[in-house]
Amino acid sequence: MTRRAALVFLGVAAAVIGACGGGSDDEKSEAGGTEAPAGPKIDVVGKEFSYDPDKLTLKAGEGSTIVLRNTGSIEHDITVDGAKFKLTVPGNNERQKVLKVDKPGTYEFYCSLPGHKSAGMKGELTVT
Ligand SMILES: [Cu+2]
Repeated sequence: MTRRAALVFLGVAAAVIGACGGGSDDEKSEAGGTEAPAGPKIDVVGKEFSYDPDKLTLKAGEGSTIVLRNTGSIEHDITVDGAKFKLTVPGNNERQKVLKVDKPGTYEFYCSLPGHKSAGMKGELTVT
C-alpha cells in the first residue's frame, strides 16, 4: 500500500521534473523519505519501580530507537522533558519510539505516572 503510494509519488515527481526540464530535484526527493529515523536501538527494561539500565547515552541530533520493555504489571513510561519525549507502555508489554535530542547535555528521564519517579523510576540520559 505505502509502496504503491511511493511508486505513484515517484511517477508524479518524475513527470513534474520532466516537465520542468531540470534534474535538480533528484537529491531532494531522495532525502525526502518519510521513514522515521531508526538509528541505534536502546533497550530499556522498566518495572515497579526502576529502569534497567538507568543510564542511557545517545548522540546529539541523531535519532535512537528507545525500546521499553515493561516487565511490571502496571503501565509505565519514559518521559524526557527536554526532548518532548514520552513513551508509554502497558504492563507486560513492549513499545518503541524514536528519541532525538539536538542539544548535548545531561537530561533526566523518568516515569510520569503519579508517585513512580519518587519511588525510583528515574535515570540519566547523556547526550554527547
Ligand atoms: Cu511507572
